[in-house]
Amino acid sequence: KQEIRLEDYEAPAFTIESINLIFRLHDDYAEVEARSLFRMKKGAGSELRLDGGPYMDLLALEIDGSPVPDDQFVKSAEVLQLRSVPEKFELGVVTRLRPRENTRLEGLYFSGGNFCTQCEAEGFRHITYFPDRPDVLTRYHVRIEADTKSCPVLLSNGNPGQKGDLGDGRHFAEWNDPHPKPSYLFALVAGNLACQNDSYTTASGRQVDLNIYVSEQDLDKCDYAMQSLKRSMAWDEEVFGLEYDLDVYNIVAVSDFNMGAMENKGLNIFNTKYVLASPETATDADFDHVEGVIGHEYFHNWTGNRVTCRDWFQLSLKEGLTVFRDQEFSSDMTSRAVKRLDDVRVLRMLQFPEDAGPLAHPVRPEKYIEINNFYTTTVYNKGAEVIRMMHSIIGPEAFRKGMDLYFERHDGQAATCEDFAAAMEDASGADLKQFRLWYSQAGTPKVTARRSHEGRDLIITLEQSCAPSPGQGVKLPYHMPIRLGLVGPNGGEVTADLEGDGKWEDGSCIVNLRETHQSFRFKNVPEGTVPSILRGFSAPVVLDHDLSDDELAFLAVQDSDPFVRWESTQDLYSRYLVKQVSEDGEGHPPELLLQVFTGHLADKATDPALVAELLTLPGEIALGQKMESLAPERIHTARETLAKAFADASSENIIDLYQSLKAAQGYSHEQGAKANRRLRNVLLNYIALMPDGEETTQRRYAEADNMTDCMAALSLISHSNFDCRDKVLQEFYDKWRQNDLVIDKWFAVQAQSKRSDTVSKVRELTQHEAFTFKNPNRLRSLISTFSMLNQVRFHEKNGEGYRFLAEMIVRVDELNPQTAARLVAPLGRWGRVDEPRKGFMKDALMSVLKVSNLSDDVRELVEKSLA
Ligand code: HT7
Ligand code: ZN
Repeated sequence: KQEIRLEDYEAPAFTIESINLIFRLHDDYAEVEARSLFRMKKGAGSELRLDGGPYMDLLALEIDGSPVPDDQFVKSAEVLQLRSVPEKFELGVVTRLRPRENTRLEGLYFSGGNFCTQCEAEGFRHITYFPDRPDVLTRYHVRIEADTKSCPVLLSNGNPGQKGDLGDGRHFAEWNDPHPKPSYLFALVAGNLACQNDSYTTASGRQVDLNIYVSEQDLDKCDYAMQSLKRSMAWDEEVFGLEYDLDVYNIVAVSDFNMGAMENKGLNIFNTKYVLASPETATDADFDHVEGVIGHEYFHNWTGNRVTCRDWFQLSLKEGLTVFRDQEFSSDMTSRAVKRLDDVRVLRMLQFPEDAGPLAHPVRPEKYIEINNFYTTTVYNKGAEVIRMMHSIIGPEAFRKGMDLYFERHDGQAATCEDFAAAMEDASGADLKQFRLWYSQAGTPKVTARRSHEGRDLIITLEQSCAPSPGQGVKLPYHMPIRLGLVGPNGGEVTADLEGDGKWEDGSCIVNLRETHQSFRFKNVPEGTVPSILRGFSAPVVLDHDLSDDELAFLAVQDSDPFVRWESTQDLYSRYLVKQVSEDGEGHPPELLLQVFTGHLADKATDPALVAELLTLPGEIALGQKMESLAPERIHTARETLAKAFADASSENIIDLYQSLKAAQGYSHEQGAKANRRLRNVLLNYIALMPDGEETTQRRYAEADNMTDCMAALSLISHSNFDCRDKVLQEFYDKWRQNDLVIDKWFAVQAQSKRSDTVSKVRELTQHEAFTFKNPNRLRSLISTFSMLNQVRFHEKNGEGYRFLAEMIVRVDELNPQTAARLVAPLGRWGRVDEPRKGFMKDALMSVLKVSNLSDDVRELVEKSLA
């Protein structure tokens, strides 16, 4: 496959007024008739290039009802070229597909007894020959014909049209979407599905029919998704003035899905993981994810569907913006402080390594071979940080005006990241020229903050740099908003006059860092004031500061900004742990650490969910990122030792708090109850290390009346050498063997085990009766969890973890290249480890490259990973 470049973009030569699609679905094949009205653009040549794919047969090709002669078209595996087409014509294409053989899960496929489609990014070309690019928008009319008994439900985009019986046990349904859309938003579902129905009345009084389609046995697990959908609809009206624009909103949950969900216009298709939730089967985190993803896909209706992307280089235009919107939505629905920590943790754990490794690319990439490889955490999560920074720089009111202007200018169009930045600039009057570098430069900037004093003035000097990344040797300085606070000696906020580029807002000062080296003078600051830097994680950077341990301990308790409280606590723990690792120490933690820990334990004024985070030690991956060269075993040991020291030193307080949090009234999903569970389960981690740990953990497992508590206990049991371990894991499996999503948790909890036998156990689990290479959720739960989240076992010194992953990539690639490609990244982190690990990782990548028939998806990432 050839490399595609942003600089080569050319507008399409034809517009399409409308497309009529007829799907004739049969048990073992599907026939698709497409009739599209093409109109040549002025000055365009008369050659028409259509995208296609190797897995369909072309049965007929017509122009205005007459077959196209053989010498007027050329068909290769991926392109259909027609010569000398008229200025305006109807193109008729009939194709035959084999949905049951489609294990790639793009285009039209068969999953769990239902036909469904996945067209983003380039799946529509596997359904019919078409200009499969996001800047070709047209109106879709769809007719689906299928067997009445096996496919009673027939769905497509837009509003429902006619339906009826066709005789011979077949029936049909028609759908019309009034909104022009690109082909990637097309969707079809046909099958035997149960439905939960509800309705929503929009701000302007339109009634919308809401349906969630799932398999019959899952109908009792849709309530939360439905409530989340209604909350999303209300939130978008309230916060952005955006209403839904069709008569129906359909969601279908399928169990075989390459990603989380898909925002097809009026017919979202979801991975069951992000729809189904009940307290018995889903954890609190799962519930939050359901709400976040339901919101995300709903918000795409405006940011993605009404205004779409001109080309796939602009993917972050819809994805970064929509992640920002779903993050804000979840913050408003839950706890803003805790949601921010969760988001920052994800960014640091997944995006920072991507930005620092061989697969680094800008938020708006400049070239790709396989677009599916660019649905990355950089495009999504860093893209959301870019939007968040714009929000901080211009302020919330101007941001809202900018959004309004963006829709006013681009509704119904395919737009670019540049269009979005221009709308924000024009609405606010701010100059975002330098800011745009966030779209084009890869890599995580480092910001160094140093203090000096002149009389009573405090001068904070910020310095920024960004290491080279593939294809980008030298970086220009970014424009970044740094949110600062000044915490006075008694813990109160100090507001001092600023000399420098910035403004005070709600007790914090947002300064604009634009230079490589820039100073900000705060006038007349009381002695003993401690600066609180990067409040709310206002820019996606690595911060290096000069705060002492005592100052960190002070901020950990006193700062009004929850992010800095957490960050200071984590910094304090990390500093100690990194030192322990580098010195191979086994010492007792200093009194200051114990004081901070017990201080948090005793904190009754703070949201228990935040206290839970303040009591959690930095994860092994986060600690690894703080080291020049990864020492996985030593990190693991140092972290366990500190946890044990905390458990020993505060055992009474921990147990008291644990007991006091016991839910009085049984299970509830209220915020307060969720927060208490979060705290209680963090405390359980420490209790498990105490002399009665096994008993308490086992009791917690046995008494759990919800999946959150059950998994918290099971996870500890899975890490342990407790006698009950094998029995409990078997019992759990026997109890839940009929529920795929719960069995995914069973695989994941074993893949995350820190026990020394984990690599061989994980390998063994690929032979388990419940394991399948065909289901992406199952692959992710075992293979991705192991390779991405279990640092100490994946990086086993004998290289066994790497070899296992390489074998899995090859196996999965035979069935599903997109999912196989998403397994590659951990092997590219060889720059972070020493020999012999480095050599083993490269060998593992080489072993994948040697395979014949490797997909373009995997090849692109493996080659880049080796470079
Ligand atoms: N916009 C959707 C992306 C997506 C996707 C991309 C490639 C292959 C399969 C896929 N399924 C969904 C999801 C989203 O960001 O909302
Ligand atoms: Zn999205």
